[in-house]
Amino acid sequence: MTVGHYFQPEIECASQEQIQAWQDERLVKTVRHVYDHVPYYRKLMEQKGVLPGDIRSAADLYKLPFLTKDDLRDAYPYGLLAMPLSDCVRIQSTSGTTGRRVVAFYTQHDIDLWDECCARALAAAGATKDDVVHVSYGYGLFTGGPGLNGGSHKLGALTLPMSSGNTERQIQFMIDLGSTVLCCTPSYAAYLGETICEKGLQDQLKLKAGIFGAEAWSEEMRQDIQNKLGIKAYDIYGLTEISGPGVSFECSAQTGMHINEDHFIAEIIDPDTGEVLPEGSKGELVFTSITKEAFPLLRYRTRDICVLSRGECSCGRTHVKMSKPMGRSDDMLIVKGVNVFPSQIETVLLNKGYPANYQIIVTRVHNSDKLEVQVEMTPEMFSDSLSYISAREKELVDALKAMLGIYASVQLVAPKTIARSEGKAVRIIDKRKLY
Ligand code: DLL
Repeated sequence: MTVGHYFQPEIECASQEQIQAWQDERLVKTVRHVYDHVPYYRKLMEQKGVLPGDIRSAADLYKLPFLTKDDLRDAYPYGLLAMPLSDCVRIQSTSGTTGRRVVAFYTQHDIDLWDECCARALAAAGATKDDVVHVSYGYGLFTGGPGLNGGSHKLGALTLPMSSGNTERQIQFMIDLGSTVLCCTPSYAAYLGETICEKGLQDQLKLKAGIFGAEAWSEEMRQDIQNKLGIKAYDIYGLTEISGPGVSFECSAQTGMHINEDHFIAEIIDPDTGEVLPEGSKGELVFTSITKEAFPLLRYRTRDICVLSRGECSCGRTHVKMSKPMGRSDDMLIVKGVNVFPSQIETVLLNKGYPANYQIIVTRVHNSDKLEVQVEMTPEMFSDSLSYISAREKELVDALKAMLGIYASVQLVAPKTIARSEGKAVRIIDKRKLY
C-alpha cells in the first residue's frame, strides 16, 4: 500500500463495514429530510407507494423513484430545494446550456463537504499545502473553478484562481509563480502543453501533476498531456446536480475513479428498464447524495454509462471505483467542456425557419473540439448569391452562440442534399472517438 497522499485517510481507507454503516444511517436521514421538505419528491414517492419508513438501509434504495434531468427542469428553480433559501449561500449551474439549465443550491455545510471531496482529489494527485495549485477551469456558474478552488483552500495550498482563457498569461504565471498542480479540462491542458512546447518553455515549468475532467478523454490524450507538460495526469469526475467536480477522482493506480461513498451512493442500472445491475456490469450510473442539505438528490440518473468495481486498490483507498464514462444514454454532447443537446440546435434552426434536415458534426483537431452544423435551405431560401448565403449563415452562428454559449460553424446546403434515413435520422456525427 502506498501511504500518504490522502486528505482524510480515516474516511478514504475506511472498512467496507464502516462505509456501509455510514450509508445506511445517512440515507435514512436524507430520505426523511427530502420527504419532509421537498413536496415534488414526496409526490414521486407517494406515486410509487414508498414512505420514509420503508427505507431502513441502503439495501432499500431500489424502492425509491428515480430523478432525471427532466425533473430538475420541471422543478426549476426552487422545486427540489430542501432548505429555506435564506440558509443557502451559493448557486451553481450546468455549463453553457440555456434551454436546459440546471441550478444547484448549497448551504455552507454543503460547500464544506464539496471542498473536502476536491481536497481528496488533489491529495490523491500528490498535492499538499506546499503546492501552488493553478486553477484554469472556468469560474462563475460552472462548478469546475469554484470546486477545485475550494479543494485547494481546504488543503491549505497556495491557490491561483486563473479561470480559463488568456493562454499567454496562464503560461507566464505558471512560470513566474511556480505552479506545481494544474487543474483544467483535458482539452485545455493539451492546448497549454502544445503552446508551451512550441515556445520551448518546458524547462521553466515546475508542474508535477494535473487534475483534468468535465469531459471525456482517452488514454492517448493522457499520454500526450503527460509528455508535453512533464506531469502525471489524473482524471476527476462530477456533475453539477450532485455537487460538481470531486464526486470521484483518480488515485496513483489510475485504474478508475474512487467515488466518495461517504457522501454518494452509486448504482448501475439498465438505462432501458431501470433495473439495478450487479456490480461489474456496464450501465447507467445513478447517484444518491446522502450528506447534502440544500439540494440532496435521490437516485439521480446521470446518463453516463460506466462500470463500478470494488476490490483492493494499490493506493489503499477502499471506496468503490467507477470506470471513465464510456458514453451516454441520452444524446447530450460535451463540446469544449460545454453540455450541448441536439434539441437546442434544432430549436434554433426551426425558429429561424429552416427544415429539420440537419447534421451536427463534432471533430477534435489538435485536441480542440470543433462543432459544425450543416443545414438544408428550403427551396424558397435557396439562392446562388454567396453574400446572401453567408449573411444567413452568420445569423445562425450568432443564434447558436446565444443558445449554446459556444461557437458552432454553420454550413447551409442545397435542399435535399442531406442524406435521408429510413430509420432514425442520423443527426449527430461524432468523429472524436472518445469512448
Ligand atoms: O463537468 C463538473 C466537473 C468540473 C467535473 C470539473 C470535473 C472537473 P457538468 O457541467 O454538470 O459538471 O457536466 C457533467 O460532464 O455527467 C459527464 O457526462 C461529464 N463529465 C464530467 N467529468 C467527466 C470525466 C462538470 N472526468 C457531465 N470524464 C457528466 C468524462 C465527464 N466525462
